[in-house]
Amino acid sequence: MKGIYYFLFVVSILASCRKDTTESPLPVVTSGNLNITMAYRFDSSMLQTDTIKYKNAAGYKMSITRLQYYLSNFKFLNSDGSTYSINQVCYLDAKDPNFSNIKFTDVPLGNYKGLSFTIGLDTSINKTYYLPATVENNNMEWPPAMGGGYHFMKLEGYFVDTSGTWGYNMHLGNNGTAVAVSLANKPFSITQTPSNIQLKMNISEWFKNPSVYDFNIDGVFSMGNMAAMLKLKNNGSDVFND
Ligand SMILES: [Cu+2]
Repeated sequence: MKGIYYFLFVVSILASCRKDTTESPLPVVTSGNLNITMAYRFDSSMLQTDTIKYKNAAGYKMSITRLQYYLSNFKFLNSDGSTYSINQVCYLDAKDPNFSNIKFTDVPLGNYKGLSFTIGLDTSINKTYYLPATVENNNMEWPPAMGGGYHFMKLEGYFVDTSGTWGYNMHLGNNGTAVAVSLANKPFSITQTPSNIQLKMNISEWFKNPSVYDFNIDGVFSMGNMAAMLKLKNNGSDVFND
């Protein structure tokens, strides 16, 4: 009797094993990778840093010597109406090839209508020491005495007015000054082979639309100056409208 039970037991294991192997589907690829390349221009010119050659909306010739910022809170708008959210903070530097693009892995395959993201950090993560202590993140720290967290952006350079050449530091930080960007009509597809899209920032737009930012009126240092920072924030929502 025991022998028969043992025999049935073994047969059932063999049967279940065979069942498993024959019905196991091939691995199905459901996600792919997206590479976003950042590009920079000043109105109709591709950005050339460290040279006073661009004219801003207030009428000053100016240069860009530094442009460092964070993008976060990416949401991809699927054609079926759903949204794919990515919890990743991306540091970018217009002068450093090591921080000139963004790579997203494991994005669900599909045709996307567009995307939205934040220039800067959401309130929930804009906290001192929240980000890994890399050289780049440490350089972006916003002093705890001024509210803590991180710079959302450092945009610096020189400008020329009738009295000479002056430096400017457009620093954006503090909760309430992160910039919401929505590119609802920027279609891209995620396939099994890596996809590429480009995001192009028009630096000129930080200084206009809806309000002209005038260094001599609004200030050459925006850091901690909430009126100046809010003006930059409001101008910033269309800097990526290619
Ligand atoms: Cu600063």
